[in-house]
Amino acid sequence: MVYPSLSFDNGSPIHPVSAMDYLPVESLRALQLHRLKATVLYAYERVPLFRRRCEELGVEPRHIKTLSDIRLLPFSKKIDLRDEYPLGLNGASMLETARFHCSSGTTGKPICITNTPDDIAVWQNGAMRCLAMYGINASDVLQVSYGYGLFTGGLGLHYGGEGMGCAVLPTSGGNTERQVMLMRDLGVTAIACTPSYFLRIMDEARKQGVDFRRDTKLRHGIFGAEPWTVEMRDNIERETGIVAHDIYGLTEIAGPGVAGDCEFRTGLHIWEDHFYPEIIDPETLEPLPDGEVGELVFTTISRRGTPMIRYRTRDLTRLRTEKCPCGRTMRVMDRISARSDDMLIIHGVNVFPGQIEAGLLRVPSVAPHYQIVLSSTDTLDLFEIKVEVTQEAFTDNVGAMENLRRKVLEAVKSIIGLTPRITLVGPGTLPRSEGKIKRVIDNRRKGQ
Ligand code: DLL
Repeated sequence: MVYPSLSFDNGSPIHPVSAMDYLPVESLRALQLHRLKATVLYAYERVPLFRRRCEELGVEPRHIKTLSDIRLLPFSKKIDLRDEYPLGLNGASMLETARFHCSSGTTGKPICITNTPDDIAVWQNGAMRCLAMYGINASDVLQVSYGYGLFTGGLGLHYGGEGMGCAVLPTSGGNTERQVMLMRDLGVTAIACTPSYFLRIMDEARKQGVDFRRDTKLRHGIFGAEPWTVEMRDNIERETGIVAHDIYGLTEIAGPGVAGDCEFRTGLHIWEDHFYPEIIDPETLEPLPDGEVGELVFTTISRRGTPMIRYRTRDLTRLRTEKCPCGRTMRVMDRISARSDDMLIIHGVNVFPGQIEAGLLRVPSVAPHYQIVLSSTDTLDLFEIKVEVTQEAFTDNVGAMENLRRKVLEAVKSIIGLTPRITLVGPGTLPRSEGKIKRVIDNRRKGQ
């Protein structure tokens, strides 16, 4: 096979781990079908809930003859993993198991996922392909500031970085003062953390008088685990001079490294030789054609620990039809700017936090720190957005602050069509995060 003669910006040739990225589409579809059939048979034999659901639908593994036959299969959801806690959807024996990961969710029982050694290898491969795509190689020093532990962020990027031959600095989240010191002293060139934690690191650097361009070697940010807008990306890049890459993943499917963006930023390439994507209408559950926005559904076609079949992620996106100029054949999805369960209904209007973020970040004098607060009286929803003003713009001149407040209001209103109460607050006053940030405080739900 002849691969396109692409090279990274550092001049190195395509890393061998990326070769699959360019698999001709026909071969890719054949491989997917082969793996899908094997996975369905495996899950049918090993996961009683899956078999029961197939039987209810009258589907057997032999009915899967083409990729589009996937739509004959039952969906799975997070609630299944909760109901079957801890290991009901697990296909592997303890002897075959290498590692567990769990995710807490907001209430009640966590979900547990089992990984065999092969599952870990597939996941590591996904993370490595993302890093290779970002132009990261053995000459890089990678600081992993995602949490290590049951969360997949830390270990996922750690294995990815080691696989690429990087020098890995496993700081995990927290102790931000030390993070900045080590970044500088060890010549860190790439950092992996949530975008909101990077904002916290930027604050700390400012406090220590550290200028990213002047005092550090940082060139790459590997950001994911939470929705973040293009406006946030631009803000980070403008302030620090790094390239802010997007990495996507979820515990149920693998961890970070299910998808990532290339230098053309057409969206995120999905490593669909392992993670087969579909987009469905979340109401009718009917598959939608490429190009239409709906709920992202994944089938793990190589996983053996906890095979997930037609898993409803709740993430909203679309699969793009255009070929990406980078030459990769793996389909691209739009950045995940929202989860269906993040949607707020305010005064009868559907609002996503990302829309508010996009509006706020168009106003130069406000910092990328904000909080959406919803409360209610007997008759009315109260909708407030607290926004930090940048150090440079913050003043006790009431007129100037009122002007800024109006600008922010207009920017948000032009996007969501509602008139929230805008409260400007001083620099450094809103909560910061060490992992995934909570931007919405919805007091309306209390007691319901
Ligand atoms: O957040 C895995 C991960 C770790 C991804 C580090 C990227 C980097 P979970 O805790 O199971 O796993 O949460 C998965 O986070 O369904 C999305 O809603 C959201 N998410 C993950 N990556 C992105 C991203 C990890 N790049 C859930 N953009 C997913 C937007 C993301 N949302």
